[in-house]
Amino acid sequence: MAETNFNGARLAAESVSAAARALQTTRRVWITTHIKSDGDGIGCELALARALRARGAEVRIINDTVVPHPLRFLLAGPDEILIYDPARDDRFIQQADTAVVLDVGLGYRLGRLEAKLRQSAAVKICLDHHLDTEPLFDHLLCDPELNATGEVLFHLLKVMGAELTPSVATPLYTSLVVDSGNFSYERCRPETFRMAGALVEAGARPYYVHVNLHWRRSLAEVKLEGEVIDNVELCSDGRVACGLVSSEMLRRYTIDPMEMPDIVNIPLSLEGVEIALLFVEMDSGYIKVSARGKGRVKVSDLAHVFGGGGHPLAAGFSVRTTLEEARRRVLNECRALLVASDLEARTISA
Ligand SMILES: [Mn+2]
Repeated sequence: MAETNFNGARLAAESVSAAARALQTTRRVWITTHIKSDGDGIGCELALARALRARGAEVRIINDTVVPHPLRFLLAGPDEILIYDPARDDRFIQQADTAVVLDVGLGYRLGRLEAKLRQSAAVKICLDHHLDTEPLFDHLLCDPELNATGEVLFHLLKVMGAELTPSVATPLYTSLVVDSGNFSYERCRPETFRMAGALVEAGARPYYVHVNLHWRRSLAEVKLEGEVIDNVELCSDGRVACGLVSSEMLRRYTIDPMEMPDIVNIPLSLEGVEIALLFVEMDSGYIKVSARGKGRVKVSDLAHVFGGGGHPLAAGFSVRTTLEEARRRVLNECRALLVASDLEARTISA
């Protein structure tokens, strides 16, 4: 099968052109992304919707959950991304000839919209870069070696001959900057920077995106972060760092747990730490865990143990138990993964 040259990616050229053809002729498109959406999913939705509208298609972005506060600067208006309302949206979804799912290839991560997608007779297209996808789509463009779904979309838009206007380039740039860790992760290649260059040329402004993403935080959020840092714990001989956010802390700082800042990167920054964990006690009686790694251990393996998913260096999952018990079980699992990685390293060097 012919492969495109893009980013050393394994996107089959035929799949890309088939998806491009479907999008070039579509009249009515429903676009969505995963629950608890992020800069990659939201950025891709906006870029694709705007590019398709410019070609005359009727497009609606309908998600199960709200757009996180730091990403709202990307919206042209409050209704550009709709939060699913069956009374208002079911008709549109049923009549859409194309459904595009971005930054996720697993049905359950669409929340209430999973059933809608499964029932839909539309041509189903998925653009993604996660390891786990299910055979739910007519066209699946997924490459886990890419930083962001935005890279897949950038490639697809080029094949479609879509115009990169500033309003398309800005959300696409945001998707790339967020999912590449500000152009710092291992999956950044020369192509990543060429894409960024093309987007800046097309009108994306890096400083504007940075200020909006990172420098509009609330005092409560920064103080919560301070308290978490104050109580960071080192485990497994300093190789695992963990932070805890109790439901009491969330209430005290009036922070919506769905809008938690990315605190987990701070314990990760400690020298010698290979895995960083943030445990957040959700009100509904379960613990949400964010895991980050530096490469020695794949935190996606840790997430899989608990039924979650993600990427080798960034993953997440939930555990239905108390904060203490979740901490104990997850730390045990980390210890096992570290032992396994030590054994592996020894075998390789032997
Ligand atoms: Mn992503």
